[in-house]
Amino acid sequence: SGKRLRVLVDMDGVLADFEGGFLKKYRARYPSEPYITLDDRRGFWVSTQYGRLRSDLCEKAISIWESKDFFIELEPLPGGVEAVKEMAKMDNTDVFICTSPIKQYKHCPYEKYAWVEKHLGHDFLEQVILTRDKTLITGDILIDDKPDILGVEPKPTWEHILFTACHNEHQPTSPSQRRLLSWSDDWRAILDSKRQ
Ligand code: BVP
Repeated sequence: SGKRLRVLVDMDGVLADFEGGFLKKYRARYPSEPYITLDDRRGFWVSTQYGRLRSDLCEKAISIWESKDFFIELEPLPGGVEAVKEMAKMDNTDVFICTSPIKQYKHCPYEKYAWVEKHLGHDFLEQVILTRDKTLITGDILIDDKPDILGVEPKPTWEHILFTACHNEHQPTSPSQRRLLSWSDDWRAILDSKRQ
């Protein structure tokens, strides 16, 4: 009953394994350089933590996700594709993938669409929103691994559900911040809590 529920789902770190894909390709390209294990990742920005390790490693990190085939070859995170497909079939539920492309646009936006087509099917391309400012997008829920989602709209319509990732799992969350620990966690209960 009531109005339709609109769920926004982030891509990198929620549906696609950005951190795992990054580390694998970074180590392959720079085998003699130091790296940060996923257990030791802290803070959303990979480039910032690599830059603190050694200043020149910031640009080496960036070179990985700016390369052709980085985004398309990301592995799906366990259960994510299945959860999104199930959500999309639910009554009174609209699901959109809401993702920020990098500003080096040669490969990333194309490969994000190609990833959705590959893993969710051609028809799901209707559900893709590429934006650098998620506060402008209206929705009831935004499932995203970035702890601080800011933009020009001071009062976004959505409730941000923090999706647990290696970089945020040790981060204390405010009592008002709800988390989804993984796609094995009870995402259906979170959706139901927002239905009228
Ligand atoms: O396209 C991804 C990768 C990029 O930022 C985007 C995050 O999108 P959302 O998950 O918020 O939708 N990205 C860029 C950097 C450094 C750039 Br300099 C980074 O460290 N981590 C990261 O994810």
